[in-house]
Amino acid sequence: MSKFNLSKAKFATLCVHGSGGVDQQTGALSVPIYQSSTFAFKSAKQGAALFAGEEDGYVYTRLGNPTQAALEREMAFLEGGEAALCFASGMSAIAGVILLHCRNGDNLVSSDTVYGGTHNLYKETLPLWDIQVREVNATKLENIEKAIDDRTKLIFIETPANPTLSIIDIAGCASIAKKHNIPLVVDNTFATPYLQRPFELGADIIIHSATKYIGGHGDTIAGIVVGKKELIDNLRAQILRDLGGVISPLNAWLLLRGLKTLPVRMDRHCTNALEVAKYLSMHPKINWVKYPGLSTHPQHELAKKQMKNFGGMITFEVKGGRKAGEKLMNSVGLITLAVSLGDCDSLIEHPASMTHSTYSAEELEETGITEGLIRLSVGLEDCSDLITDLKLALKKI
Ligand code: 4LM
Repeated sequence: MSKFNLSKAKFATLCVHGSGGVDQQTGALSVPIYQSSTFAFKSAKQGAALFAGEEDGYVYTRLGNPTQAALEREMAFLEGGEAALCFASGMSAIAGVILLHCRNGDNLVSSDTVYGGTHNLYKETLPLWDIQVREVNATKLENIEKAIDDRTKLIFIETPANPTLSIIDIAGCASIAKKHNIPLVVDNTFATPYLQRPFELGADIIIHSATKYIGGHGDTIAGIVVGKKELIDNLRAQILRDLGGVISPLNAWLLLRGLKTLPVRMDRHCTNALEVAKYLSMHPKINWVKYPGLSTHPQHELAKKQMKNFGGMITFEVKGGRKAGEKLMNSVGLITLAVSLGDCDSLIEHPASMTHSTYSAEELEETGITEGLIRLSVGLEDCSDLITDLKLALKKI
């Protein structure tokens, strides 16, 4: 056996070799898919002990499953957290964390530019439980502080933000959260643990729509929460057990596979996105381009400080606004007109009428999700092909 000390290994090595290693019983290098809903008890006594929590073991896949457990170990390890819990989707992870912390009459303070589904949960669903969400422009930290009162149970930020790519100061939010003794939740979907380390900046809880870069291949819907063991135990007992938004073993396995190539994919997403952003910025038919890696991005310095690299997402506006943008989206051939992001395939969409159509006209204006804003998830294709596709589509406008 090599004396190599995995705890000293770099992130890419950890992604490949993971926290578990080879299966001791079978030697399997890839974690098996335990596609089983239930697990046999050795005796009635053992079944009762498992139910009573007096013995550790698997009972029923809604409560835990070895493939899910492997993914949870991996994600906790890679984010640098104590424990993790998988969910059926990013939305079930977000809703689960909020419902664990908030009761009727409570509130949470959130950045105002978040995924449109999260905004809908805030605006339409949580108020039915009398949970209010105060959405503020979190690029100005004083707005967060002003919105906090004695019923605030969480601070929630998404950075880089979907779809504006605004960058929020995680360490700044963490110091406000600590001062008020409120947990800070970071939706780390756009950055992934490879590019951004929220726990090292003081965050308490990390959430992922693992559907995106963690899976990376556009074939899985899943969510993950990482945090202290006590939080994860409570989430499992109160939210997953009773609300049931559990990940399937197959999807957990697809994410484990995705994690192995996360750094390689992210490096390519980042270099492709920077090239495409530069190309679009120089194009005479483009009004503006927003990419955290461009010096023209208003929080470029903050992005440099808290991110290792700038990710695969770009937003831009074509001269001629929404109409011209629609023409572009209808004219691309290689890039696919679809929502979601973080896939191998490049995806293009119009947030105001698609992912963020849950925002009212006023909310779109306030948050800078303009009518003409186009979102591009830059994939893993050869960058010159992506640029050719955009060049040909722009010619049609
Ligand atoms: C989209 N996004 O933008 P599930 N957090 C972030 C997200 O972007 C999303 C979710 C949570 C998109 C979906 C159609 C930052 C989703 C929600 O879709 O429930 O896994 O994650 O295109």
